[in-house]
Amino acid sequence: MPMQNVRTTPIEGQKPGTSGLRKKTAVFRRPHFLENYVQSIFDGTGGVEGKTLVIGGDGRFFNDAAIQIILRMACANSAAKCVVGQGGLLSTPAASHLIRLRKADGGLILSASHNPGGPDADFGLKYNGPNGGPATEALTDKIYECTKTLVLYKIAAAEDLDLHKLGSHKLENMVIEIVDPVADYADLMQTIVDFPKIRQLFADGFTMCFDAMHAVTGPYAHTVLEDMLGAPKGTVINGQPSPDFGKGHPDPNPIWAKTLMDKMHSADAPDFGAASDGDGDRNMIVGRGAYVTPSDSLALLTAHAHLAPGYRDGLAGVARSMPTSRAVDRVAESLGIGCFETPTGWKFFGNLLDAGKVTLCGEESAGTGSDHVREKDGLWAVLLWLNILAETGKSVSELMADLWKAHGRCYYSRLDFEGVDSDKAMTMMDRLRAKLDGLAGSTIGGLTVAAADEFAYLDPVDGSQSTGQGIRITFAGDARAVFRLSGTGTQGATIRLYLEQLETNTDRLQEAPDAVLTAVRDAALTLSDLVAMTGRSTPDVIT
Ligand code: G16
Repeated sequence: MPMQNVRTTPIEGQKPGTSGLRKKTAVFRRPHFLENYVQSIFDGTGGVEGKTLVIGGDGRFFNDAAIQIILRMACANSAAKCVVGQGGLLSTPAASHLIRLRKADGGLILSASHNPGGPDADFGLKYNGPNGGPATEALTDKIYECTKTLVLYKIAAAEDLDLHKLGSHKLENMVIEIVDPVADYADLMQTIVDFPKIRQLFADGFTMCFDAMHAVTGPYAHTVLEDMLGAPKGTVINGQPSPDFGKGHPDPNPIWAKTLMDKMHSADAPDFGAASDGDGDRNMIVGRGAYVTPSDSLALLTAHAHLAPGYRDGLAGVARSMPTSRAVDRVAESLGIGCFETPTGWKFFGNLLDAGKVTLCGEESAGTGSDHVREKDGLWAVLLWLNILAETGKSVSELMADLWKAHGRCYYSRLDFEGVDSDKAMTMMDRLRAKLDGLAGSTIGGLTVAAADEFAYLDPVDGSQSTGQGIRITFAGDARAVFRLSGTGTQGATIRLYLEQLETNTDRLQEAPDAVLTAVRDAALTLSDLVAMTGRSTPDVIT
């Protein structure tokens, strides 16, 4: 079989963002674009000769074609073996688990997560290391450097492989093993949560709706919830993965999972609702008439994780990304365990998990996970919730009310201004940054600034530093506003404004979040001059 060395030139704009490289699908399909990036991953990680890689994606448009290219390139670069999810499918947490289980050298995960899929939508590719977690910043920097000097990539001239045929195949000297994408993951879940207890919950008539949003979690949810745990057929909706996610936006939040939200707020709502995203790492939790913010979900899971077999001995510690609300900090303090604050991006949790400093971690962006893999894990979060519901016999609303009573409630919301002109967004952030030093003590819209800074992180495990990780302004009275530019968008800039207000008065724990957050939102908008600077008066998405 001929191996080709293809001459190429560096392609601009291949700098990985918060989670790998995300671009419009049409950009990924341009001549050499994917190939250049894959070769840069291979080169940046020291070459793949003799290595084993795990490969899979969320099934979006171009997933299968891209996997064929990656396999031919892995072969030409002398990889020993590729383990591929059947049909090219692997949820991100399942891929992370497979890398760890097979002791692979790394993996390539094809997904643009919660972004829509299709020829005119988004695509993405990221590299995960041998611990199953996203490449560290140091490694993605190396990969990026390779993209800037690349002059050649290697690819085998071979026919496409049938990605649906389970078992071992050969491409020249490289073994390709096609595996069931669900089986190993389902086995792992049984070691963490109490399956018999949850099975009994469903047998007793507990009702649930899981919206897989036409994305990769469908097969996982059908198998685990319906086949293994006995939830009635029909519990999982939109469970068939499709290349364009049924023309939907596979982002599990109250805006994009509106069907589920409406159902959970209707008269005949089930006891429990959940959704997951394109690649299955995000989750949304909703009770009957009660949406749970991701930050609150992390706090709740931290408070009750010991009820599940996997965490019976307690938690080593917890971690959250900086913009995530401080609800979990309060629970961690009461448990007497450490709580770490990291920059946005799951890659920052890897070292803490590997070092055994934390057991659970989570982010405001609908991500929660634990040390069972090195990615956030949507279905795992849902199962842990089910375990807690089964053990306590309480409803979602009751659990949340108890949590707030014990620790106070962190009212929380995120405002996203999408597709903003990049220069304008950057200028707004620059001007805000320039004001920070003099802000403490000043009063804006009745709120007094207690502290203002730009978040920087010193990794306590390897000593690496990450600067410029979001501007945070705290106000007297336990309010906080955070500004960041998203690192996952594919068009212009997305400004994220995160708002938080702690309330400890037990008479004010059931207020409308919008009303509680008005003061801090107004102060943040005044301080940043966002409307005048960007021309945008209303956010595109509020979660
Ligand atoms: C990725 C990262 C998360 C991050 C999220 C949003 O998630 O893994 O850590 O919180 O993006 O990032 P940003 O605010 O920069 O857009 P996913 O689910 O998109 O892979």
